[in-house]
Amino acid sequence: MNTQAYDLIGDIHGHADELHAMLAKLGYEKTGCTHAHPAGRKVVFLGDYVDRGPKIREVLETVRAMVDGGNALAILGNHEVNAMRYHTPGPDGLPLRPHEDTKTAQHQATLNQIDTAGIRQWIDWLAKLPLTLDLGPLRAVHAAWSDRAASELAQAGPLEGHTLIKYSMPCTRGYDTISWLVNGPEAKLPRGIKHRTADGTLRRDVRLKWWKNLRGLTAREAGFPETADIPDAPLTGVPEIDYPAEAPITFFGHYAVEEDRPAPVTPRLACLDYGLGKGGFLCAYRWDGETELDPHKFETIKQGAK
Ligand SMILES: [Mn+2]
Repeated sequence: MNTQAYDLIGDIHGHADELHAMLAKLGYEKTGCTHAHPAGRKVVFLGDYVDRGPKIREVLETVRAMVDGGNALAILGNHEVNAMRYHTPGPDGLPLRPHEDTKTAQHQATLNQIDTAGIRQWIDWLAKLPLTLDLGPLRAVHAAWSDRAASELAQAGPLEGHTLIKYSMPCTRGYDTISWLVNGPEAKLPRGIKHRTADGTLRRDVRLKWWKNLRGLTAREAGFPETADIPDAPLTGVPEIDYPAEAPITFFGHYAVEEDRPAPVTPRLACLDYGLGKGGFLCAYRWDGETELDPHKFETIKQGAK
C-alpha cells in the first residue's frame, strides 16, 4: 500500500524520558538534532506537551525538531491554548486567561522551568500548529472532533493576534468552537451532586462521549471515560451530537483514561491519553493504512521508564 504510515502519540506533559523511550520503541532514530524513522514513518503528536512533568523544554524541543524536520505533524492541546491565552493580553489589557490561583497552578511547572521570554518564543512557534489534522483516512484532534469546528478553525489560520483574541473571549461562539476541539463537550450533574475525577477534584461537570447520540442518557451512560464515580443521575446542558457513524479513524487524547491496557473506544475511534503524569502511561498507535483499528497496535511506556 502506498499510504504514508503514521505513529500517533498521546499526551506527553513534560515527560521527555518517556517520550524518547517511546520514539525508540517505535523505531525512530536520533539523527543530528531530530528523530527520524528509517522507513519514512511520521509521528502525529496529539497535543498537551507542556505543564505537569519535569522536562517540558526537552519535550518541546523534540516535538519542534521533528515537525520542522518533516518527521512529525503536531496539533495543539488545551494546555497549549491555555498557555497562549495566559501570556497574551486581551483588548482590555488583561491576560486572555486570568492569572487566578487554579489557572496558574495548572501552568506552574512550565512557569518554573522556562522563563517568560522563553515561553513567549515557544508560543510564537506553537501558534503555527493546527487544532486538527484531516489526512483523509486518518484524523487527529486533542479532545473532540466536529466537522464544523475543524473547518472553521482551519480557515481561521494561526492562533495569534486578532484570531487568538477572537477565539478566546468567554461566552462567545468562537470560544465554544475551540473548546469543543481541545476540551471536549461537557454537561452538568444536578445541583449539589458532584463526582470525583482522576486527579481527585470534585466536579459537577461531566466529560461526554462526543461520538454518541446522548439524548436521554444518564451521566453514568454518557460520561467518558467510564468510571464508577460518575453517578447515575440526569444531565443538563447536553449538546446535540452529529458525529457520523461512518467517519474515518480518528485519534484523540485529553481524557486521561484509567485502564491498565489501551483499547479502541470504537472500531474507528481511539483515545491515546492514559494519564502519563497522573501515574498512568504514555500511549501510541502504529497506523499503516487500516480502516479499522487493530487492538494489537497500541504501544505503551510506563511513567518513569527511560
Ligand atoms: Mn488535554
